[in-house]
Amino acid sequence: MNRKERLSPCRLYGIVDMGYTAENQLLSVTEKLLAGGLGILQLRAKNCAPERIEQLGSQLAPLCRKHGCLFIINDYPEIALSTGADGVHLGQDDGPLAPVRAMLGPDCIIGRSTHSPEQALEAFREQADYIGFGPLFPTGTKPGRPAIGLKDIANVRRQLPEEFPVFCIGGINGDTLPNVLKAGAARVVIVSWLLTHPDITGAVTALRRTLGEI
Ligand code: TZP
Ligand code: MG
Repeated sequence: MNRKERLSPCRLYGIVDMGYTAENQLLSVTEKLLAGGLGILQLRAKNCAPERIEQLGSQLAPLCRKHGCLFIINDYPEIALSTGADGVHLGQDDGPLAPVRAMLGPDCIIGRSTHSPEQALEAFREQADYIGFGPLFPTGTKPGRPAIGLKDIANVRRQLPEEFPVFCIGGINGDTLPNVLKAGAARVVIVSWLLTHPDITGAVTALRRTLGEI
């Protein structure tokens, strides 16, 4: 199966965010997420030097591969390439996707953060392989970014091909998830709630079940 075929069944997307996970916990937290059967994981390290992200990514990439989990690097296409990651995740301010696609090749996964229906459609036109859509709720993981609420989820999904992966993101937890799903979401990214959960592996498995991934 190629990477895009492996992305298609993923309903839960996890992020090891170094704002929550200290460097010395990174491998053990990642192991716990992977033990729950997570299908796609991103390394997000906003305050780390690129050289360090490359080192950490080089440790996580083989671990994810061993567990059959797609591994995505946030922000740095060249680090995705050098670490053997499966793809890169880029924000609205990270430039057009075409040069990134040219660098990483057709099989690589490129994701884009989107914050409105217009941006979601534009990312699809730019041939992103998936989008993040949010933040739905205010979140300390992305401070200062206004919440967009639940109102546009169904509309965005209707305007895109059914199989195109729209991962809703931002402030999703055990309490908010039911309403996110009722609003039309099929896929979610959950960051802080998972990383701070007392039973990360159990929570991943339970979420995958709730989302119909298993
Ligand atoms: N992009 C939009 S919201 C967000 C990102 C990276 C953070 C989501 O984190 P959490 O902790 O699940 O709210
Ligand atoms: Mg970015």
